[in-house]
Amino acid sequence: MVVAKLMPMTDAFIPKNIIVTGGCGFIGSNFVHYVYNNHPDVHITVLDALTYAGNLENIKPILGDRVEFVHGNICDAQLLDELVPGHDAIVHYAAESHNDNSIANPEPFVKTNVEGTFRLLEAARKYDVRFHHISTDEVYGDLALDDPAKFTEETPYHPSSPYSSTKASSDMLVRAWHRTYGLRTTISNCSNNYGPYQHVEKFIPRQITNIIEGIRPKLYGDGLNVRDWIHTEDHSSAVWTILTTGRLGETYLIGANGERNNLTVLHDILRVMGQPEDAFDWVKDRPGHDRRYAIDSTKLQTELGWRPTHTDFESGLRQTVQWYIDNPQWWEPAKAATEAKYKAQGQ
Ligand code: NAD
Ligand code: TDX
Repeated sequence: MVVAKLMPMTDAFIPKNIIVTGGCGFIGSNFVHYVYNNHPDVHITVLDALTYAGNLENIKPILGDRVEFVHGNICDAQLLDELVPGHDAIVHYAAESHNDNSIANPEPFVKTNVEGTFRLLEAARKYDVRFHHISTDEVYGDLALDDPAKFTEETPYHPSSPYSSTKASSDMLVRAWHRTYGLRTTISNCSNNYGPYQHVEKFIPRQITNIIEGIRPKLYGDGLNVRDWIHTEDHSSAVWTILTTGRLGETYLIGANGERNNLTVLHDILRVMGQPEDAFDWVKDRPGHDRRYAIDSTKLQTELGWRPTHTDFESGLRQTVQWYIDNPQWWEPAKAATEAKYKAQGQ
C-alpha cells in the first residue's frame, strides 16, 4: 500500500526585522500591534509620512526596543536606501486610501500609491528583501446585487475610481517585479475593514461620530450598495499568515463573508446607539459608486489554513461604537474639517 504523505506547500518564512509602511494608519497600526503582541522575536520599523490619515498615537504605547518609528515618505528613494538594508521584509500598507478624496483630487493617489510602491519595490530589489503588498478588493470593480459570483484571485481587474485604479496599478508593478526580477512578493486583496482607530472620513466611524456629536448620519445614493465587512484584526492575522506561509508570486483574497448593504449597517449603528431607524439624511451619491463587493477567500482558507475570528458583526460593531465613545480625544481633532469637506461636496 502506498501511503500518501502530505507535504507543506511552502517552508515558513520567519521574519525577524520588518518594515511596516503606513504603520500609523488604521490597518497598518493594527498589524503593528498584532505582530508586537503575538511575535515577540520580531522587530518592527514603522515608516510613515504622518499624512492627515496617520496618527503616531496609534502606536505610541508600544514604541521602544521592539517598535521603532521613522517619519518619512515612501517616495523618498534616498531614505529607503538608508532604511531598507538589514531588514528582511517590507509589509506595505502606506497609501492614500479614501475613494471620495481620490475623486476630489487624484494626484496624491498617483504619487503615493503608484510611485511610492515603485520606490519600495526598487529598494526591496536592491537589498533582496521579501515584499508583501496590501491591496484591496476594489481592484476588481463591482458586482451586481443579484450576481451569485464573488471575487476570486482569477477575477479580471476592472477598477472604477482614481483610488482603486492606483491600487490596481501598484498590484501590477508588484506582479512584474516578481516575474521579471524574481523579487519575493505576495499580494493580498482585502474587503472593507472596520474597527477602532479608523479615520472619521470612512463610513462607519463617520456615522458613529456624527451621532455622538448630534449630527444626522449621511447615506449616499439609495443606500443599497453592498460592502463585505471584516474586522481589522482578522485582516492582520491573514496578512501575517500570508507573509510567513504564502507562496511567492501569489495573490490571496482576504474576506470573512460579511456582506451587508449600507442601509442595513446604518440601521445597526442607529439601533446600537439607541437612535430611531430613520434618524439619518439621504445625500448625493458618490460619482462612479461601486455597487457591490464580495470576497471568496477559499484559497487563503484551504491553502494556508487561515480563519477569521470576529465573525459576529453586531458584536464587533458594538465594540467599535464603544471605542469611539471612549476615545473622543483621538477623533475630535479631525472631525470638523472632515465634515466641512463633505458639506462642500454635498455629502
Ligand atoms: P489609512 O488612510 O488609515 O492610513 C494610511 C497610512 O499611510 C497613514 O498612516 C499615512 O500617514 C500613511 N501614508 C500615506 N501616504 C504615505 C507616504 N507617501 N509615505 C509614507 N506613509 C504614507 O489607510 P488604511 O485604511 O489603514 O489602509 C491601509 C492599506 O490597506 C491601504 O493600502 C489600503 O489600500 C488597504 N486597504 C484598506 C481597506 C479598508 O477598508 N480601509 C481595505 C482593503 C485594503
Ligand atoms: O458618509 C458616507 N455615506 C455613505 O453612504 C460615506 C463616507 C460612505 N458611504 C458609503 C460609500 C460606500 O458604499 O459607504 C460605503 C463605504 O464607504 P467608505 O467607508 O468610504 O469605503 P469604500 O469606498 O467602500 O472603501 C473602503 O474599502 C476598501 C476603504 O476606504 C478602501 O481603502 C478599501 O480599499
